Amino acid sequence: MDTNVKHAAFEADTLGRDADSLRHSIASHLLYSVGKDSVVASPRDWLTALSAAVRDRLVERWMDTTRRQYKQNLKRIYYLSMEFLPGRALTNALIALGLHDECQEALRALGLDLDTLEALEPDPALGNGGLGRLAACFLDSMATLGLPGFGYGIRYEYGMFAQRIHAGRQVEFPDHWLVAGNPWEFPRPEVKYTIQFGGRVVQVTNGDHRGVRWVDTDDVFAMAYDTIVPGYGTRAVNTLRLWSATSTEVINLSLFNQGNYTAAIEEKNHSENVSRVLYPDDSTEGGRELRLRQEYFFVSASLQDLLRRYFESHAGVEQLADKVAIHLNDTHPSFAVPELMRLLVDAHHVPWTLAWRLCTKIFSYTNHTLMPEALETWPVAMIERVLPRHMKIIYDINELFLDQVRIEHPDDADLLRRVSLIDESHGRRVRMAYLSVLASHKVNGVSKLHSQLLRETIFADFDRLFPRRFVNRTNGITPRRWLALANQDLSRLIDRNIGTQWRARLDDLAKLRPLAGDAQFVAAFRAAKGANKHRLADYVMRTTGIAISPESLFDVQIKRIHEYKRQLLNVLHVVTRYKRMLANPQAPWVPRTVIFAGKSASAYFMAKLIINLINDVAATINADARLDGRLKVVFVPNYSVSAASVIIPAADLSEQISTAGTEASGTGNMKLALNGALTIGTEDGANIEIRDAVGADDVFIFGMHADEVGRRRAAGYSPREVYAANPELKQVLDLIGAGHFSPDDPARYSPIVRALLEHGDHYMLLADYAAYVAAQDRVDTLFQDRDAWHRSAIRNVAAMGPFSSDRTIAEYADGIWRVQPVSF
Ligand code: 26Q
Repeated sequence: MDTNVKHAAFEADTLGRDADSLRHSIASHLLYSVGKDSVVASPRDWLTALSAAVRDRLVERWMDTTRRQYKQNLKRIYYLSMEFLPGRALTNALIALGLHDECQEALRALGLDLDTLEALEPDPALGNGGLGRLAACFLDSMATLGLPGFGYGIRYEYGMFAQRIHAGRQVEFPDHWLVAGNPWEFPRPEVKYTIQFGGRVVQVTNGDHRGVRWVDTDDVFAMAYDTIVPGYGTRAVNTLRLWSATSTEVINLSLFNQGNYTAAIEEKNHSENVSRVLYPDDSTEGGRELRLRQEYFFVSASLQDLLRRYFESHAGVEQLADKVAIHLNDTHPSFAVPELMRLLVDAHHVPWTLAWRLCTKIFSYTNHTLMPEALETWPVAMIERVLPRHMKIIYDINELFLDQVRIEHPDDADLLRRVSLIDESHGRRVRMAYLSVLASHKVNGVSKLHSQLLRETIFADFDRLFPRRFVNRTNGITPRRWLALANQDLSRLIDRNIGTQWRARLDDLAKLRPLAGDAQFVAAFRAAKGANKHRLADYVMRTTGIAISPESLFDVQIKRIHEYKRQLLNVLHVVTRYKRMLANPQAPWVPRTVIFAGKSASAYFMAKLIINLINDVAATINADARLDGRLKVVFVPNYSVSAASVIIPAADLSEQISTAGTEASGTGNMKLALNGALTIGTEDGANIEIRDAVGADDVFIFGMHADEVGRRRAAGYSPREVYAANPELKQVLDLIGAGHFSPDDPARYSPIVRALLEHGDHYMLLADYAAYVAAQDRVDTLFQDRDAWHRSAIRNVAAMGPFSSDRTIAEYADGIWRVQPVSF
């Protein structure tokens, strides 16, 4: 008997039954949860019903996981992050449940379409960029590995602004993502903590206990909302708990009783401001007090919550460090350090020395940036006003630390000044990165180069004081969202050739490498890429009205707009190519579509001007008939997890061109390579490790190394000299400076040209220009041989095993958190 056939028949049967029961459940939720008749239900109503039906299937697993974590008395890892960018929940849940096909079938039977409904789901934009998305990939991997991992963050009422392009310029619109309700969250009105602000600190004596009390504070409640985080290929389901501010009084009763109803409500609204809006990554605007309040708000709620959970099953603090690990996603949650000290010392009467020892066993910290101007500091005066008790604790931590340094390095007064938690040189500010390093047993960077540079530069003194503290954990990405979900055509092709296990064991992709020599596989790979490019061309048409050809090379740079990421260098190449094509229109130019997407911080003048330039260059080039459509430029608006999911699978070329030493890791570089894009990049961040994994022949690496950047700067870099010595570069900058792309306002881009030629070209675009253009020429040459190109793309995909966030998380769990998975 043919067992395979029998097996297939059984699967088809269960598929039918699952689809049937799902269909019943959707219909029943439409009626009983949404309260609508199918005759009048809108697509949104159906999405709500569908989400509820899918969510139902995760809830039992969720309860079971929570119960087991509790029974097995496991150590828990709490991942504190101001930002999470989880992406849409529905299809992710379906993939985790293995119900994607069944759901499509169920919806078909109801006359509905899964893709259409999915597109209606708001994409939670509770983050700025890489750091927020990394947090989401980490939650996915923690669940997949069965680790008891909890995410803690803020339930911003308004997430990252929505970006539109008006007349070539970025315009920001509020992201009111919760208006239509959120079927994926469980409000927990009973889980509520008081968060104190302001007031003053008084000494108290209570019997023989002497301590301090923090009194006369303005209080606000933090209320919990839970979101399910399903693991893949496991029953494990974890929790992301987000905090929302609610005022402590429903309204101010005294104002209310005086008849001033609106003033009473205003006060309530005011205290709820703390979770109102996500702060954009905005180094220029500087610290705002509300951001400080946000940081403390979510950290205090999270620590109160995790301590409550610990004390439910433990009598004293003896086991705290064996049962709790707290990870700081950058310094944004670093008030957790003085807050844990406050809770232990003031509330639980733990002696200071023991409390500090517990802290240094519990905390670990990831740094995500080297750039000194991006390191968080807060004015002492502001902390004293908003969090007086915490300022006192920070002083005490600093004093004990400096005493220790003084003993070990008695003759080094400058060392004390350098490592002090208080920076006295800029009007007394607290250095949050130093506080985080001091309190953590492990501190990591996010790529080999970044971790090494951390030890050599900003943390050099601390590395000497605490040599075993600094480690590397190279970032990773979840293959579930970034391949299985985003690129279903390629996923099916991979499944047919090496099986389906790669989703949870990405190293399996290595089995694809020999298939780069298999003509049939190469053709199928190319067809999958072609289908994705068609999909993106449709998306670009819908969002920008620009027609692009799927036959052209799709050259993609998608990330926050920042000078250090050098979108401008990309533009310089585009203009170079434009001039070359016009000079020799008959030559066999490789058709290219240069695709940009990304948001600028609203107050970042230069980044906004670069967006404007991209759109002006696009308008000129796209309209130039002499090019015959062989060069197109598009700026895709409103970059987001869902936009990335459409763009990445369609990319041929991945632009990773930051000045060496500035991009901590990058994770878009990994997503693009995993989807078969070839990288053109500098030796920066994780690009180096991607090159090492893929092999130098299958990436286009160019430009200065990090140490060359330093040496060249020290030797007195002169962008003017580079400009004068390179006629092609000179022509390009002169064209931009003369207003060729902005005839309505010829001086529009002079700030850009001046930044390069007169203000020192801080990110050294001109120094890398010639090497970049030469690398782009190599790209053209390879793309002329489409088969050779796709063989290289396949070798890229095959080498991406190490960049799974499952690998990253396994390394955190082993060497940093020391946590074990739940057993089923
Ligand atoms: C700080 C203070 C006030 C307001 C905003 C901020 C702020 C917010 C967000 C500062 C930084 C961020 C985000 C940083 C970030 O996304 N960094 C990226 O992290 C990725 C994950 O490790 C890396 O891959 C990128 O290289 C890094 O740029």
